[in-house]
Amino acid sequence: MTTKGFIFDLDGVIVDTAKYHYMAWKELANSLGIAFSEAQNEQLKGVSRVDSLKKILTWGQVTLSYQEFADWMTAKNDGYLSYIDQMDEREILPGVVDLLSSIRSKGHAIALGSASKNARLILEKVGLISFFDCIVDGTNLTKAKPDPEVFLTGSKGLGVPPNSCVVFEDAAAGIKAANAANMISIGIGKKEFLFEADIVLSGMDQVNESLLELLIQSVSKESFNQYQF
Ligand code: B16
Ligand code: MG
Repeated sequence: MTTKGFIFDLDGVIVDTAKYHYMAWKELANSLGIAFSEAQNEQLKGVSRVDSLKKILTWGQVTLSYQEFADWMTAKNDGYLSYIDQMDEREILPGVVDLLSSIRSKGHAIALGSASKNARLILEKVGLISFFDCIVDGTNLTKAKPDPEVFLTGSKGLGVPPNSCVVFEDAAAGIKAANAANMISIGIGKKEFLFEADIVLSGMDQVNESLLELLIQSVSKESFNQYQF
């Protein structure tokens, strides 16, 4: 049997840290006199910290010096970390532990593919770090999603070729990245945003044993897409 590589995004797939990013960005934006809505926060999903701050400043038409920009980046992360500090295994999204355990018990490989520089800390906090054979995060990436770098690096780290990898993602940019890497893309969330995914599920608890078997048996993205869902 060929070993498959299963690559997971973090925020929105394994844990819902989007709410903490939202609270920290909102505090920052409001301190700068910029209004910040949940809809705007949606647009920051999967986007790096530096690019997120640039977007907020553009929305608020605020210009900062280089030093001010760096200071606000630090302030945002300090605020975010104060929320992360409270996290434990209760914040793992439904279905995740069963899926990771099942993949592991079937002998397949598991990687993380996240834009977050805090990914390792979060996986440690929620007690999942030992499931991961390879962690690709914001500390070892040069190009952001939708560039496929994050997932191609994961595939290399696992020693599994891209067309034997499956990606779980909640951001449209992440689905584009998985498709560009020629991997099976599983969208977690709403079809209206994730229509480019090979299949869209409302949550990780929708990945049942028969779907997992199908993912394991599919020899490529093309062969998976021969099935009608
Ligand atoms: P940090 P993901 C992303 O995580 C978040 O969706 C995004 O909102 C955040 O700005 C980014 O990580 C960077 O996070 O500030 O912790 O480095 O979805 O790629 O797992
Ligand atoms: Mg995400």
